[in-house]
Amino acid sequence: MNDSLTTEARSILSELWLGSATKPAAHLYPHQWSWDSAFIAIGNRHIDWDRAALEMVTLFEAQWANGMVPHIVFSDSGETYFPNAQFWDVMAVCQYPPPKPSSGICQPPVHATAALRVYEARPDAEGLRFLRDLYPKLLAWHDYLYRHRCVDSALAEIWHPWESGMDNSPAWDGLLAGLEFTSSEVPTYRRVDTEMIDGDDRPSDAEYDRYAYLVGALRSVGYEPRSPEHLPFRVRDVLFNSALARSEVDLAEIAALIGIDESSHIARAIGLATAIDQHLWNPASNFFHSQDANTERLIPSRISGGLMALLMPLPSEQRGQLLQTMQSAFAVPVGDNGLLALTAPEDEPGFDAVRYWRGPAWIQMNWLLASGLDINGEHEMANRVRSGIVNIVTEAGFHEYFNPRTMRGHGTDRFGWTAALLIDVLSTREAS
Ligand code: 2M8
Repeated sequence: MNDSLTTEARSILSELWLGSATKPAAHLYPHQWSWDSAFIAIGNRHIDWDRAALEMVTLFEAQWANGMVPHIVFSDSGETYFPNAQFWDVMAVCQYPPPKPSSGICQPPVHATAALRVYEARPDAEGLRFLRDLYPKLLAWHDYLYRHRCVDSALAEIWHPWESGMDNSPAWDGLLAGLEFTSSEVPTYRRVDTEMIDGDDRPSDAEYDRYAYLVGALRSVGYEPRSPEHLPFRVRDVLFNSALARSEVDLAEIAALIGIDESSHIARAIGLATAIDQHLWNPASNFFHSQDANTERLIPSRISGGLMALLMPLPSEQRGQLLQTMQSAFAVPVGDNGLLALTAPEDEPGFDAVRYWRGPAWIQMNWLLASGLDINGEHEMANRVRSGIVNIVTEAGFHEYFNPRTMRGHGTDRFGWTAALLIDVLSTREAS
């Protein structure tokens, strides 16, 4: 293993440790985030198994009565973040107040995948106990998504760009621009992100107005809308649904390990994969696109979330077409035999090489891509992506995201999932 890189990654993860969970970054993200925690646990399992397990347990302690796993669990670090717990106000507006102060929305369901990986690092009685405790909670989380988010469709929908995890993606521009609201419908707020890092790396104020408006709309219905009329933003996102399909496959494996019939999970995974193929594949662009659930139209933007359909095995012709799009539009060579996928192709409307989610390469997206390439038997390409991850972190440090053309890091530094997934890539490479 590359010792100095691993030592640095370890020290970042320990700096970010909050006592029972890990914050994504000092100052900019001072609480626990849902999908960050899953990726951080995947890295921590190699160096501190107890912390990896506790990370997941802590996240699920914040699970709502309806099964939702909130996207932020607020810590009492005293650090400033917008939107804070008061802004979400979940304790006051939810029908069943959540067990801990949290946000009122969720993030991509990568948790069963993380739980299985954590177990694999400790496949003994302790590992099985961890899975046995977590299984009913993972099941409730997935049940929530089918019950509340699969509205008139086999595909789950997201109700806020933050639920995609790809917050400021050009894919959401058209829908956000089409929102109709008055300034009095935007709750009062003050951004703090741009006081901490370069505003050129972050979303614009106009975008933040829309994010705040959408939170206000969800808050006004206690975060449990009864009908689509309460939802100005409804998207059936490729990454979100592909992550859910993969998590179902992993939940099936977890079920089998603890002696529970896994067939319902397999059936759900196949159902989702079929729906992704039927509804989100566009043969004209040879790509998977997210769908506006209000109009049932595919969103024209090509973003790296579309590559995550690889998290389920694809028929060979479609796989070939998707990989061709990936290589021609997304892939950038990175150091010796490495490559990384951008979050959007350079000729995509709205592309920006440094603004977050509008072009730069992210480590966790490329880690997911490498997993998907392996699942589809494309091991050589998967290894190139993993080399890209190691090469860019070696060159540029542990940033939040990177411009692979300049080999420079952007956003905040000493970032949690960058450190964790670097450890995972180096450790799994060594083991194989
Ligand atoms: C970013 O999102 C948060 C809001 O959730 C923000 O910008 O304040 C995104 O990159 C998201 O995917 C990530 O989970 C979060 C924490 O790293 O930061």
